[in-house]
Amino acid sequence: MVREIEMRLLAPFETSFGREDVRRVLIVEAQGGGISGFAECCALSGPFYNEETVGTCWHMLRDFLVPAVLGREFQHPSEVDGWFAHIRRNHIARSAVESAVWDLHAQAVGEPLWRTLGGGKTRIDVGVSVGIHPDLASLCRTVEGFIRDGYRKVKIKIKPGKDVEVLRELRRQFGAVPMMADANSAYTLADIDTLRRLDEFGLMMIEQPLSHDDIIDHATLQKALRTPICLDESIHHAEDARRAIAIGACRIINIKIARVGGLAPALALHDVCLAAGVPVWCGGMLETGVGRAHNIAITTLPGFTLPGDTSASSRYWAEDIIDPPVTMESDGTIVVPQTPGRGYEVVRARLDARTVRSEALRA
Ligand code: OSB
Ligand code: MG
Repeated sequence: MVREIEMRLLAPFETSFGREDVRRVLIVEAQGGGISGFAECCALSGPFYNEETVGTCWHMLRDFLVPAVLGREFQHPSEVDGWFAHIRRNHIARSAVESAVWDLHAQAVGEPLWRTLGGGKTRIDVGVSVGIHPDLASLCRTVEGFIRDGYRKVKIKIKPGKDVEVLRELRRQFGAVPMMADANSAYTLADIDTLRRLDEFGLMMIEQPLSHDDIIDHATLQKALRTPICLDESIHHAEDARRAIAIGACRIINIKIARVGGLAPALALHDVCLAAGVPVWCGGMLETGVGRAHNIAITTLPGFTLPGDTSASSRYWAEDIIDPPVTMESDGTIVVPQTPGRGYEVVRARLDARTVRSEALRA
């Protein structure tokens, strides 16, 4: 079953590429043996983060991806990614099907998803991603609240004209809190002087400063910066990471399960980074609790040594679609659930109430 739901964000989220207000996501439910595995398809409404949208994902799920899995048997969910080998890209859409099968399998064997993935932490460190604000005063109020909540990392979205002065003011007001910036590809090498000025703020990293499809210029930029570069948009699979690390394009990688096409590709990416000594953290796509549950599970792997973007449900939603909601302890950690599968119940009544279209697909 594939459905589209609408969820209003508590506050609009703005990046260098656009603004999300009502979040439209697809929820995939994989059924087998009387069990339902759930996963989220977290493409944005428009093709501004990557080329996928809610609409392209609906098409891919309905016409290609779900038909490729319906009625198939498997020994282990790591096989599912191979069933999509004939399909190019469309990573966010394929991730939703693949991850739903992992959840289904973990429940069937009665173990938490994180264990099926090979993870082990009992708590994970979390940070928060803060969108571009209309003015500095309101940004500072937002950041102050998140620091008070206990988040272990504050990520500030930047773009040309909203960078040096913004970060200087945050450092002035909040001192040495662990802080980073995410540019979502808003700069080019012509901006190298501006980007070098960010070095004075002691950021943990700067995420994806240059083009979404570049690693070469990022290598040039990294040589000119003290601040570590973290790649997000330009890493689509483990091989991209191997190449980026080999040429010195980054010192940190953001792993999003959806961006790389699912849990098995995310594990492969994790393993490449771990072997190379490159720290990783789990990125976010403004997911509902369903996607958040998968993010928590993968963050229990050993290479995830930096706080991720998997913030508490209450940072996004008045009422999440899972029970319990994702909550953060005052020390900035999330306690990893011990129940089978994704570890958070999907509340069907809330899901139904937010569903705008659905389709049951059968073998
Ligand atoms: O670049 O990490 C990003 C949200 C949507 C698309 C891209 C990104 C983001 C975020 C928000 O930074 C992370 C989150 O809180 O889920
Ligand atoms: Mg990013």
